[in-house]
Amino acid sequence: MKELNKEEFKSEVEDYVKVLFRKSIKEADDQQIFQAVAYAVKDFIVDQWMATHRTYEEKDVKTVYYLSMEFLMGRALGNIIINLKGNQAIKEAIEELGLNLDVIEDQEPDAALGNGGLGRLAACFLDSLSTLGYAAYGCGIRYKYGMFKQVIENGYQIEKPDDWLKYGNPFEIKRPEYAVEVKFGGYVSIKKDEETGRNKFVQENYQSVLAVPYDLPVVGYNNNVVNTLRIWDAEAIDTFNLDSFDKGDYQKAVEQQNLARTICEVLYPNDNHMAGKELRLKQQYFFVSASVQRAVMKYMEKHDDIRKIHEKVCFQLNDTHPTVAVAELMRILVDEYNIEWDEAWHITNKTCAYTNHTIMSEALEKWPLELFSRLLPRIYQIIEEINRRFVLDIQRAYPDDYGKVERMAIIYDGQVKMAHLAIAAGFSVNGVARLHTEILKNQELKDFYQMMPEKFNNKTNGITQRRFLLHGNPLLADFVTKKIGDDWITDLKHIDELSVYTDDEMSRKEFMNIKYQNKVRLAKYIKEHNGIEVNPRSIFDVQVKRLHEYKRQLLNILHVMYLYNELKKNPDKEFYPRTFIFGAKASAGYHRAKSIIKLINSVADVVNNDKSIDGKIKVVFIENYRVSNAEIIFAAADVSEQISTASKEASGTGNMKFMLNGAVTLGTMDGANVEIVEEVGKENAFIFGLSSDEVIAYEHNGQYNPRDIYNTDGDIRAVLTQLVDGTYSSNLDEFRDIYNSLLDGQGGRPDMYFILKDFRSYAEAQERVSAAYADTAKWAKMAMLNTAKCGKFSSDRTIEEYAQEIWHLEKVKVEVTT
Ligand code: 26V
Repeated sequence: MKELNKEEFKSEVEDYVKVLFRKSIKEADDQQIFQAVAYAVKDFIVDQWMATHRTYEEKDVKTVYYLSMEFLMGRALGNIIINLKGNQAIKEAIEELGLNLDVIEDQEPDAALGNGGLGRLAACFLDSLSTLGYAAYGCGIRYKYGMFKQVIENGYQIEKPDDWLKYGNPFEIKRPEYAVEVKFGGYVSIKKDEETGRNKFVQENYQSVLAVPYDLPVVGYNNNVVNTLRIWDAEAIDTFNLDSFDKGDYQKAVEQQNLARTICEVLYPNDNHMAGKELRLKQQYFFVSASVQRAVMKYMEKHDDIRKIHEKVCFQLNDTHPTVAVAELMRILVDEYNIEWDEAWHITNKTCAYTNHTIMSEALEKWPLELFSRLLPRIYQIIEEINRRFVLDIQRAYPDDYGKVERMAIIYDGQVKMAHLAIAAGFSVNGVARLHTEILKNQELKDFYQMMPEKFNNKTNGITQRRFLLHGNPLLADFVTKKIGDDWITDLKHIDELSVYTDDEMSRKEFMNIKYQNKVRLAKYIKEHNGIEVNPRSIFDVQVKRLHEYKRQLLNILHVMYLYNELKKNPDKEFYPRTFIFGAKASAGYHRAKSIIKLINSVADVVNNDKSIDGKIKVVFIENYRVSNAEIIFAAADVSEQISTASKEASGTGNMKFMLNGAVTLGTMDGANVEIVEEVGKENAFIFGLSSDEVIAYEHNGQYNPRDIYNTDGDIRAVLTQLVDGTYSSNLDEFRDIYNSLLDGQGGRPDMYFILKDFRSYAEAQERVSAAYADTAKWAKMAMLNTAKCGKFSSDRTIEEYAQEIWHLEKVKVEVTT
């Protein structure tokens, strides 16, 4: 690794402040200082970036293209500094300039080009790919506006645009030389090819945009490797070109300009809900076509046989969002390289792999044929042909089972089913946690698994310990390193060596003291941002994640209401003080989710201001939960709420971040919780609720009626009544919809997420939490064991599995020569 020279770095920062802003360090404001520091850091890594790509070319290594609509990167500066191991030198340099690194890091807006789990997973994967030395591109969209900023006004969520590029992005490099054209609409005509005499399919009368890439560095840990996150922006193709005017086609020129302007405007803020919007499909094809075209061009610069592209290129589809990639690759092979269908199909099969991230049926992508064929006429033709052949395969495999085609066809009921296309076209289909993969194989995708079992595999998610421990929790990171050395930074399995210290009282005290300091840090953040005073000696019980009914924030807050009632009834009851902390964004159009946010804030108002309970319960809703404040929140948590309805949460990754930071899981047997409990032992977690099998059985037999619980359980009835009797809102209709959803439901399915069913079991688990926390030594041991046993959940482990079992990549060592 190149050493960072402090003096050089200092003068670079001074130079950048001067060149960029015509100012001295003293005159510049914090944002300008951030920009200057960021440019100086980028200068430092650019040699490694170039060396990395030179090495890849020389060794001609296979590359994975991780195609994703979302990359939730968060802030770059602090993470890059950490991965350069430059923390000490840069910190000192900055202090010697009279500045403060924390303040500077705080100026950087989060790169929030994602919604939640799926986007953050992509970001963790890129970090691991670089750290492990695998050749990879992240391919996505350079949204002008990322995930909205959440402001809470009067307890309601208000969305504000996230103008993250306002001051420019110092880390990005525009690469106009790699721009490509992407075509939409028009029609397909058949022309005779002069050379070959064969029919050619040509798209005519289309609209097109220019896809222009911007590259962002992804720095590996202490290894000279810098991979690239390539995000595409759309520009108008030669503005009002003369040709158009000659034909009098002024209208078309304007339309093309508008198309370019709208495509990359904004990230769709829905998580788990398919809306079927035309612009979304445009976004998908836009970045996929650009990425696949570039990957093919790059491959052909060094190779002469397109038929072997699978030897050097793999496209990993992050959910079905980029699935048009398979048809785009077919188009390029068949239309541009004149390859016969069967051969093109085999090449495509060997090049594409698909990851499924949810079984929620609302999220499954299905596009109306009318829309699809109008927007992407040639791609649609190709999918029709893929479907025609796939249906024949199904009929051949199951000649007597007519239901199979109905359930498995790619085109059916007037829709294109993207998951079916991804499964038929790829060589690998993976789920993201063991339980999730089993549910895919045995329930959701049963027919596909029966027909093509060899494609199915599991890759349990992971997280990067570099961002979520080394950067987010420096005190604990230092403690761990002091005890066991620093191997854990690149090989998290080593963290198990901490286990022996759980029996050492001094170590436990040190560990809990660090937790306390992190709680003080979060308490300060809460005071500054919410104006609420919280007691860092109370139990910090945290649920941070997107707001969705299946994640059951409602169960959590109903339980708070219940506890509050208990305390009011019985003020002298022994009760360990608790701070219930929430953070969650709701999709702008998801009304019930927004009501749940309002409910949390209304309960907070009442409970926090009730002197009679002596501050024993506090409720805090942290505004604008995002990657940067997540780092602070995980570090300070005692209890990790992972309470989704069993079978619904594919994996979860927040659960792993909490575990790493020594929080104990309070959860259902869902997603990766199952594997967390397996690692840490069930005596070191608090598990409750229905199993996924039980949930699935109820869903099939319809035998669950929440009214039975309402009628027999007075405490639950009291809590539900408080939703509509004015206890938490003078507007009696404010929470009526929530109330109805639990008792009446829509379409005859009340309490779809089994909140009342699991309530008692949850409350009882919460009592176990309180009792365990009161036993300080016991809790310290549990918490510390959670950190010690989380080795499996590094994204380095996940990426090694993808690299070995799906992508077949080789590791690269990078030497910097300049
Ligand atoms: C789905 C959709 C549906 C169409 C409209 C826009 C849109 C945007 C995002 C999504 C993603 C939903 C899937 C998702 O985020 N799944 C989460 O993936 C995590 C990483 O694998 C996993 O830990 C979570 O359990 C899972 O919910």
